[in-house]
Amino acid sequence: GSQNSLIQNEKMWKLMQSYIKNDKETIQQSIVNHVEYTLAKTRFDFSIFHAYQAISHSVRDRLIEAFNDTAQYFTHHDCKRVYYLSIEFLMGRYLQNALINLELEDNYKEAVLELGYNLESVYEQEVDPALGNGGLGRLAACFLDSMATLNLPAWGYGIRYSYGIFRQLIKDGYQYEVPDYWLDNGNPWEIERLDVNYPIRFYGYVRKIHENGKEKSIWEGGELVLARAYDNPIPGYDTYNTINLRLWRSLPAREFDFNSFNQGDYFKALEEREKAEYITSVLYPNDSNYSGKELRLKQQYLLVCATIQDVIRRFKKKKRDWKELPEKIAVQLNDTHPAMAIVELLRVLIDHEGIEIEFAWELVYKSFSYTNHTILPEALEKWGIDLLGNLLPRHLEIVYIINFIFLEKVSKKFPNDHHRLSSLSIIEESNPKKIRMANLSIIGSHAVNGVAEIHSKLLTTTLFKDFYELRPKKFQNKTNGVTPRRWIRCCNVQLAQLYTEQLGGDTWVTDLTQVRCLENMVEDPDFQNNWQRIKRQNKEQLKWWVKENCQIDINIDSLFDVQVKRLHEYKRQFMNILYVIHRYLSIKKTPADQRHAKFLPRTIMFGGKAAPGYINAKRIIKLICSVADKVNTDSEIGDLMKIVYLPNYNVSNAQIIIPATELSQHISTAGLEASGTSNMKFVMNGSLIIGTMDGANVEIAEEVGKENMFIFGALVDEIEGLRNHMRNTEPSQYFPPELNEVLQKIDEGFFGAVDELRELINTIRNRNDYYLLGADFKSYLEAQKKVDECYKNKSLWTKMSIRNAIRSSKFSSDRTIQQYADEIWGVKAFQIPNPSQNAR
Ligand code: GPU
Repeated sequence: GSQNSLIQNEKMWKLMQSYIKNDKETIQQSIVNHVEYTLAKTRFDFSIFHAYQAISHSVRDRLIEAFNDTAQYFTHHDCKRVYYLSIEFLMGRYLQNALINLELEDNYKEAVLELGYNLESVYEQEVDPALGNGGLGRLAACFLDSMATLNLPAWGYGIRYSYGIFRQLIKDGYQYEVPDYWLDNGNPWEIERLDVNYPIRFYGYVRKIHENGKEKSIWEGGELVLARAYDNPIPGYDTYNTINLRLWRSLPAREFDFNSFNQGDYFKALEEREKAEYITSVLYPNDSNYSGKELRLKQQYLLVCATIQDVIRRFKKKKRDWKELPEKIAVQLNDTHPAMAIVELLRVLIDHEGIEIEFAWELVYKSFSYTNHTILPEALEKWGIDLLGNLLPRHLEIVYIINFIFLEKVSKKFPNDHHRLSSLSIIEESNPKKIRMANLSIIGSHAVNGVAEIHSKLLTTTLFKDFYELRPKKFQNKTNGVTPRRWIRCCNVQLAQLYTEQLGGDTWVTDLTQVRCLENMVEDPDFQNNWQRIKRQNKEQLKWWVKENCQIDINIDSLFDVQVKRLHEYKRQFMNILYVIHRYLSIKKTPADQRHAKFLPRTIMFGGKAAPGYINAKRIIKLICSVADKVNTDSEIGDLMKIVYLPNYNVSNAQIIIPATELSQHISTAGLEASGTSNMKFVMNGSLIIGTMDGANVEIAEEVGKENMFIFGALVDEIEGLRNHMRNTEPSQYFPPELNEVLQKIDEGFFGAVDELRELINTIRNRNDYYLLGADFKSYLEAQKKVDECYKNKSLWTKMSIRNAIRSSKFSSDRTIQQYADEIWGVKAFQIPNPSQNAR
């Protein structure tokens, strides 16, 4: 009875009143308890991996306390919530990040040491959860950290793939892809919600019925699966707020198909059930590339359908009017992958809640906003109407309705402008017709943003020009950012310590603008020495990693020159390696006794995965590895130059690579890299940039000063002219001689693998150098020359490095998220009280 449950509640309330203590003994006790009761191991026989598991569970306990309180606090205050929908979350390892955000790292270090383990080695035991491809997924992860830290009532929603991005092996210069079954050893960071399951329908048909003169649509038949919630607590820094990343996993629906069972086809029926689990099985490994597979659309719809049910359930917890919806929720679409959420919410409002369509539509677009991450045409999602109409028949109908209402309004404003109408339409009138997800996202949102100034500008002048002319105020910019917790405090502990000492406290971790105060230390020799010492120690660590993973000895005194990012032609790793070949040939041409005077030792490192089906990207990997082979074994070169392919680039090795880098390359063709985010991480860690005026490089130049970077290459306004020139000119005519020489060497078979490498160089030699390597090569050479000159002057380089790092505060994702909160979402901070001062 209720009397009884009241007593129970009171009892439980008392028992749960205070948080677990965090002194050394209590921590040790909780670890040992987990060894015994969670892992069922004896206290005297557990390995370092078991230590990792037990430690993680003890940290998990501490996360859960704050996690529950945070959710309850938001509910109690009935605050407006923001829902961040993303098909990818590239989280990286949890343990260190959780300890640092909870400010428990020191206590755990001591506690664990007495149990016989070094905490840093324990960190290495964790798998790297990699439910994302690259920048887009990592951005979502940084945003969660900032939303938690800024005390925003935010939820992340995504998919719990069983297989993350593949593990990359490099053998004989080729990439091999190994499935990443990351859940092999369990996952202590998630909470499986056995009681949170939503039904998801696919296929079927729409039946029309008539009720008091109105037509009603009923979507039925087809297949049902369940989406089950897995919650991942995300702790803020310097706050008890701990928010939720809720990931969905597909399961078979509970009801079974009587037909198959009755026909005695037991195994067929089981097979059907197994298929349901397959939906959330694997992350699609394409970056900035649309593949158009039905399974991918199923993944997108599963995410969207389960999330909208969850959001509506939460909205309905309190009795209220539907008109309050946009005052209570803000839904952010991370690219168009979750854009069906717009249609899904409208469907629920009109078909299930019986709301009139014009009003429902107003509620929808006021609640949604959309972030675009690329202008590359191959990345824009367009679903064929056959595929979409078959899988989601009611949604296709609704898309047509939305489009009709929208185009009606447009044609009133622009009568007889058919060209404009067809470019604004959600439907591409091709054969077969296609649904343009970007158009749907813009029409269904009250705000649309790009991810760096130059990119947002390009959206309004090219890709979305017609939409911009229709609704200029809808279009905004939100320059990307990265979290200083993971990308300084966790990955560069020494630099963090230096900042804390110099600034007399660690509040810079949540207010990065403070490090700008170190401007007056730039000329200080002691500070410079400390700076150099830290960089050198980070280089030592990377040297060790390279030895372990590549069996190559690199020269600690050489310039560490790094390009790590997904392999893509527009990112121009190809141009980088072509320059490296040029440098190699130049060294060889120099008399042996003059080489050390003329050339500075460099270690050139590449890293990044190629999508399994992206042939040119794979050829670029092959070229890099072939050149590496040749150069690294050339006894005339010695340690003047080493080339390394860092295998399996991911978040955890980025945390080693980035702090050790002195020069990082961000050299995309102007206009094609929407923002880039590793450029920000490198700058924060004192790396200098060699780069084009593209993406966030432009704003980095504004902040740190062009004179502290190596900027080169064509500007975005010059690209079109250059492309025309290129198409009308023999390549050998406009390619600089240095480039022609390099291409000829490859052609001659100097680096082996002639056939495939020839295919690769032909991509730029056939008057079809789309990414303009030929046009930018000369200025790239000049920028590289400046790099060498600067590096010769150790103290000049150090000063430039310091200036880069201490002027990078704009690129904290805290700044980005505050702007989203103020200018798009309209959400405010709600910080839970400190439990050690207040009983709950
Ligand atoms: N990006 Br679209 C991805 O990583 N994957 C994608 O599918 C698409 C974009 C990247 C952009 O290439 C990069 O410039 C940007 O910094 C990042 O998204 C985050 O906005």
